[in-house]
Amino acid sequence: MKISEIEREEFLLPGNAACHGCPSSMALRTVLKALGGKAILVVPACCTSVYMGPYPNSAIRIPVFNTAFAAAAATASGIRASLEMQGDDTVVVVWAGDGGTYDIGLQALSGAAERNEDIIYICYNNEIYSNTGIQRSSATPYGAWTTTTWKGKKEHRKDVAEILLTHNVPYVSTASIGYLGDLYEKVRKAREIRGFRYIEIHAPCPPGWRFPMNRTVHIARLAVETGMWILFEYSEGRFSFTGASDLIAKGKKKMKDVQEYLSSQGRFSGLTESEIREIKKYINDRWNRLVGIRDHELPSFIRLSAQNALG
Ligand SMILES: Cc1ncc(C[n+]2csc(CCOP(=O)(O)OP(=O)(O)O)c2C)c(N)n1
Ligand code: SF4
Repeated sequence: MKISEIEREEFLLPGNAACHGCPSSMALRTVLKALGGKAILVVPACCTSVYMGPYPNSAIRIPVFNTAFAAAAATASGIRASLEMQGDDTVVVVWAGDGGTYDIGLQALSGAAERNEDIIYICYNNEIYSNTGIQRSSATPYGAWTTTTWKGKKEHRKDVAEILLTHNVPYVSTASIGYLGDLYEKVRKAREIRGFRYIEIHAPCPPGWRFPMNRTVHIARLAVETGMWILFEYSEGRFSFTGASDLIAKGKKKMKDVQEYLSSQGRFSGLTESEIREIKKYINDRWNRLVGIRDHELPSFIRLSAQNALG
């Protein structure tokens, strides 16, 4: 899309308390523009609830409901139901970190998805609990240092976007702060759909991942170029890769060696050769799994997953 088509009005004000180079604030700025300022935001405890500042001096220019860590999707469902009764079609949007999404908020998220609540749930995934001091979350990748995995995380991350695909909701996509135009378009598209919509944004965090704050966008792009993050969209029953991931899938762009991504961040500086091989295998396996989803109807992917789980 042309840059001139992007909403010019700002809904996340400058001078807020986010770190310099903060991916969450870059993404939120873009999301609020795509929503056109006509939404209610539900925010569980996370960096955003701190950097936006307290009412009435909040840096966010739309109504915000700060809610308990576990309850974002349930809170949004309640607000939506109340608006429905009043004949008000304002969009209700959850804005949560990966800690609030992958871990403590997962049951409320899954419940709202299963009920097909008419809300948009957006997770900005910085792969850690950054607000409370860089602890591991279940979105933290294998091998990464955090203050609770100081020898490197021993487990691979789970994948909530894939879990949401199996909930049979109308819209699921992944995005990245390295490609804000793509994020803008995905939010615009989700805005026009009714029912449960999930968008997950990859968000490299400079203090948490240990890289200089002017490298945020570069590292976000490297994640996609190396297959550590894959851009896709599931809408109206169709699964497709988007942006740079689509170019890789079509053979128009070569996937870069993940070593370049790993060596760009202090959190991976303790990796051994065998751990790097394990990460390469993870990328390969996940890529093949998503290609499988693209090439088959989604329901058969769900059936296959169930068969595999049953052995
Ligand atoms: C029930 C509960 N447990 C723990 C906390 C403390 N807490 C506040 S923010 C936060 C981290 C949130 O991490 P994430 O959702 O990934 O967002 P980020 O900080 O990375 O923006 C935690 C653990 C809390 N507020 N409520
Ligand atoms: S710790 Fe990371 S996500 Fe949190 S405000 Fe700073 S840069 Fe943003």
